[in-house]
Amino acid sequence: MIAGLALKQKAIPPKYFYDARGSRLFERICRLPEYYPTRAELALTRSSLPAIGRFCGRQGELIEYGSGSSLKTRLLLRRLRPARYVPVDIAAAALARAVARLEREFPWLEVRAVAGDFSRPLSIPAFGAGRRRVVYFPGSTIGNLTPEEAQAFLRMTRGQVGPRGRMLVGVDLKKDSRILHAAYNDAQGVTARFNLNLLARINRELGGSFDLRRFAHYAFYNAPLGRIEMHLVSLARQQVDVGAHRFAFAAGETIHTENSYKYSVAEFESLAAAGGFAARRLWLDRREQFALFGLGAA
Ligand code: SAH
Ligand code: AVI
Repeated sequence: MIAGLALKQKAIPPKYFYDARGSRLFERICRLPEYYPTRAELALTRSSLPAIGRFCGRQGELIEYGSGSSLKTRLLLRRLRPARYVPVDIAAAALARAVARLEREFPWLEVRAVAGDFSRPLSIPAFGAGRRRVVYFPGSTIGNLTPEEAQAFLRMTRGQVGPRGRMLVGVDLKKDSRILHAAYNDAQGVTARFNLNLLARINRELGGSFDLRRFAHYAFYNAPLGRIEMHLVSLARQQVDVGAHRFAFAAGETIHTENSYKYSVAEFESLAAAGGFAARRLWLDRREQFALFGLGAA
């Protein structure tokens, strides 16, 4: 986290949002009226379940990256009846909570959680040879990676699923920028709290001296780059200490905390192809705001 504060454009990777409080705030974001992606993806998953089931097959192994509360996964678990479910998440506390609930709800299911960072090579414990692997990456978390990182991630999962495997990826689509703007600038200020929680986390875990009243949430759609950018803006000229390091902020200077890329269907199909996959199925919600791609080996 500290290294990014020494860059010319200060930046902190979004994976650090998800401490216990950050995970809870993200779950609140998912219920906000302005934040359409969760509702759209849930609705399209529900209405396309039979076709998703045929595409993925039953009794295989389901691996989910960035599983969070495993909300949409419940629909898949009931339909696909996998022999094993491997939720992977960097947020260990939220992952443990989710696993405890899943074990109560799905007593027949083997759950093998992996607390780890999917931006680094991760080993998934081996499982019965001959079982089809399905990798699930919902929620448009792929949008938080740069297109280059997303391509490398797809290549890694392509290696994991093998020639018969499948991947399901949830992708937020390009749309009217006013809808995007509202989704990341909600009226209740939950997204602002989620963003500012990064500074509270640095204060708590790294001995930082950030004064949260002197920073503000700032999110906008960068149309040329096709992404929402989230920043924390310094409201004054100030210095902040983090452990033994001192960082100077000019008034108006920002810390870039997240990108959330939005794709067209064609753009995502070519990204998938660059990652070694062919987009074989496409499911959309009725407003065509969000897409679930069914990928297979190219
Ligand atoms: N899949 C859920 C949650 C999406 S939020 C949904 O669709 O609603 C993104 C999730 O990815 C969070 O739970 C966060 O902790 C996790 N995450 C973000 N970056 C990660 C990384 N580098 N490695 C592992 N998990 C990560
Ligand atoms: C997890 N990720 C896909 C969310 C997004 O929309 O990019 C994180 C988020 N950031 C602000 N609101 C939600």
